[in-house]
Amino acid sequence: MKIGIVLYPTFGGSGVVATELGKSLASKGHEIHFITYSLPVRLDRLRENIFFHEVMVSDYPLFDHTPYEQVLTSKLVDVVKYEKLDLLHCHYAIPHATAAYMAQQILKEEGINIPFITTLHGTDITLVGKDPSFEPVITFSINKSTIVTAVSASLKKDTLEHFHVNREIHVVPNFICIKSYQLDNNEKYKKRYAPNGELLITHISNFRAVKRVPDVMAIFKKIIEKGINAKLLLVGDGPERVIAEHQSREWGYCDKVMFLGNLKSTVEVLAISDLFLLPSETESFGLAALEAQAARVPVIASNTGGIPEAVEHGFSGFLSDVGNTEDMAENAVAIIKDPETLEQFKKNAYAQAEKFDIDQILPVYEELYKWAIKDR
Ligand code: GMT
Repeated sequence: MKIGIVLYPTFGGSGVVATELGKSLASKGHEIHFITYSLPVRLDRLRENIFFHEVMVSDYPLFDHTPYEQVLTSKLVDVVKYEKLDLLHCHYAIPHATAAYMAQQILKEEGINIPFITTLHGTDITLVGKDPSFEPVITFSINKSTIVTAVSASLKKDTLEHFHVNREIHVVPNFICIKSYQLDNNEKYKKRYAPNGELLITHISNFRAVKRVPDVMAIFKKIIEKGINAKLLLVGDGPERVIAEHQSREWGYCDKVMFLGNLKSTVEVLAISDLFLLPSETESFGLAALEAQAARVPVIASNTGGIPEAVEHGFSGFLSDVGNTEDMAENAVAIIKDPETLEQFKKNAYAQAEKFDIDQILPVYEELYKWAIKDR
């Protein structure tokens, strides 16, 4: 099949899922065309069957805001027509599904029928979608999609609660390619960050308020106060990084907390981690927690949104109420304080991640694609 994938190219779960999906489809022989405004973060090198189409947005002196959706629509029309695509797969309802609908209508005038699949990732529904000014556009774009998928049952429920959806929503969970998370010989690398045998605790996010990064810091502080010899690795960047930096300096933790910034690949950091923290306000799924488990890292997270679908409480980690940093710290210590328990949780984390391996999820998308193009 020739598939156009419309995505956000930046750091963030939806872009990662869309890119990894495209890469896996390409390796199975499908022809994949990524369409977005810059090279996707995880599309690091030229690969067979993969093409990238950049949506070039220029500033018009007349407009205060650049009309990205219209430029994207024109690009979709062009790519569908000249690359002879079979279908579009849009990650995010706005603006991608909206632009795909427009492109579909334009192409219809020329006798071309292009179906489009919309995958809902969360922020479009749980945060942006709650802004009533977007409601009609999101509802319309979802209802006009040929097929709609959501990355968790929790997100499906939220979508049905907030929007007047008249279509079936298929739950297709996020996935990882578990093979790529198995790195050997990481002892030398670990010594660099933990020279005195410290346990390494990690958090990866875009440091938006929804991630509750100050809670990450508070959990870590409580773990240290409970007598654990540990360091905190913070990966990513965003608005709340300065708050965490301030906390670290105020507590005298500069030698214990390391801010690594944005990393294109998180595999190496996860390979040396002992515990992962994700105390978010909400997560439609929590791909970062799944990636951690794939690297055999147990997870301490909040019991919210789709996280309980990704992390099994008491098996691959522990879940607590949002903001209950004391409970999270106690659970963290329960896992890491004795090497045997930690080893068992690491094994469990891997077993949990295996359920979400790409080999299980890719065929589900392929079946949906076949269904979407059956009437072309
Ligand atoms: O979490 C973010 O801030 C990034 C965001 C995105 O749109 O890329 O992630 C969302 O989609 C991911 C992939 O499906 C999910 O794993 C994340 O849970 C979801 N984030 C939220 O719901 C806050």
